[in-house]
Amino acid sequence: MIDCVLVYPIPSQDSPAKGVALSIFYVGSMLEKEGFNVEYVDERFDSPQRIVELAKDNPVCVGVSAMTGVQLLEAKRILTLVKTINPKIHTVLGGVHPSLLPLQSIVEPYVDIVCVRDGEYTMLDLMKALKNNHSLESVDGIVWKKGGEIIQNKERPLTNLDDLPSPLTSKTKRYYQISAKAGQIRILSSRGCPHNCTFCFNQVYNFRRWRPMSVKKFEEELNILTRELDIKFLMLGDDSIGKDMTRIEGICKLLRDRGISWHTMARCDYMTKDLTQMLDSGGCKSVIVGVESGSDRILNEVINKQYRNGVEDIRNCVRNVAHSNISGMYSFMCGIPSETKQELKMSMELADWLKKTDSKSRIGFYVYAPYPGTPLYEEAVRSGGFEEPTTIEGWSKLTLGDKMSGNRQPDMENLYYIAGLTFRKDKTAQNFPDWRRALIKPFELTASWRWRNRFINYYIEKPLVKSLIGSASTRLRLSEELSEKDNNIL
Ligand code: B12
Ligand code: SF4
Repeated sequence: MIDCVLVYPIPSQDSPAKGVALSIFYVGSMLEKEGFNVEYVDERFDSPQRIVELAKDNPVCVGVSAMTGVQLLEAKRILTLVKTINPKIHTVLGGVHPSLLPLQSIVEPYVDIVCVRDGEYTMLDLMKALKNNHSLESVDGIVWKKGGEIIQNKERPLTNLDDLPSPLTSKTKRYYQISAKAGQIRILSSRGCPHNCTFCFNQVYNFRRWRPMSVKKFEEELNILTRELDIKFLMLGDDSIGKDMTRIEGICKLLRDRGISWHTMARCDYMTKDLTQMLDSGGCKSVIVGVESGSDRILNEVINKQYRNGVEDIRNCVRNVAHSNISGMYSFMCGIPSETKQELKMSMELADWLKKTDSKSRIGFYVYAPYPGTPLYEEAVRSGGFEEPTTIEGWSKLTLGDKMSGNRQPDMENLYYIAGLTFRKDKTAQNFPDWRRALIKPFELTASWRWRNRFINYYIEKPLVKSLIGSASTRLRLSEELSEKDNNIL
């Protein structure tokens, strides 16, 4: 008999991301280790029938993961379906979004229990209580319904990563194989971040605590991965790799010794000459850097990025990366509350400087989206223009690139596409291979002209651009699915 089904809903209709669903694998591997029978569903790779069949087997509980955005609507669909098949199955919603808004999430009729923050030990205690018909009162870290009443239990302290089993198990392995084939295996060496950027979930979710895994534990995780899979490339998915040079050196050595090249994320001010060189010689091929803005006022006063030297820290980072073999992916935000036209131009100028200084840089402009619980969210609501969603369905419309953000700030959405077509020609070439490139080429040319002239309004080409990009990503996804089926991975 199945104890628990853990589901990872499709995170976005058009994202090619095939990274492992660590959100549910970490929770499930803990349950598996303690003897529970767990089944997994990753909606990106499994047939829609799988969830129906598993629910018909009457598991004790079905848990679904969700971050703010598209995934929430999928979570609603899945949990409603489960309740229709058998209303007695306990339904659990976990992940970043319900952790930030547990009281709003629990009122949804298809949610019985919300898991707040780290799920490994919470779910273990919950499963023990449910299986033994014990009261849920002693399960820390949940918000739940007792009859008509909503009960918020005690917070659970954040988990020590060294205590957790590897998320790669005999049952999650088939998903790891899909990610490995796509070159998108993700591994974590830490969770959280000590900084407090006002737009980021970290200060409210991880309480500004950076929780590193020891190098020894990282080695154990890596050994399991390399024993089970053929890995040449992986993503070190930490929010922040930290500044502890000894620890980073240890990680670099482990990866270099195994001949694995990798990708990670870092703050500009962490990318000193020494660290950049260390990452470079450790096999790191690319780094995502959150530049956010070219304006010192925005960096210091609005988003609290805590760069001691403001934009100069960004420039230093770019210079250091330019002298290495690492390719920098520099991410800007546009449409930040109180941002002036002049400040937006400063960001565009910085992007031009960046590309001139390091021609291998990749650049993206993303529309600022107010994520719940963050200080800047309160500001976005106060300054108007953002109507607070109050339901799971309302929050599902919030994304960075388009939809709700685009409707709110159409010019910023224009910039997202204009910058993408100007600076991400590598990606455009992937999406539009061979003769198809001719379809998008005219729009690349107009986008570059618009960029040069800082002319982002009246983007009359946008509907066509969106429809071309939309159909290209659907075509790519379908052809990849077909080739995966041919290779019997699914
Ligand atoms: C990988 C990732 C993605 C991948 C996901 C696919 C994949 N698996 O590779 C992709 C690229 C698709 C993605 C997309 C987006 N992402 Co994203 N993503 C992440 C990232 C970097 C890592 C997630 C992760 O694996 N964490 C590690 C696991 C172990 O932690 P966890 O998910 O929190 O899970 C723990 C608990 O939450 C809990 N838990 C989680 N699920 C469940 C379920 C149950 C039943 C239980 C009991 C417990 C539980 O237990 C877990 C273990 O302790 C996070 C940043 C982060 N550090 O979390 C952002 C993050 C989750 N993403 C975020 C956002 C906003 C997005 C987008 C909406 C952005 C966009 N471009 O529009 C899109 C969504 C698509 C869309 N258009 O709507 C935000 C979410 C903020 C929020 N309020 O929800 C984050 C936090 C980034 C940030 N700094 O703001 N993302
Ligand atoms: S440095 Fe990055 S991860 Fe840390 S709080 Fe700022 S945006 Fe979030």
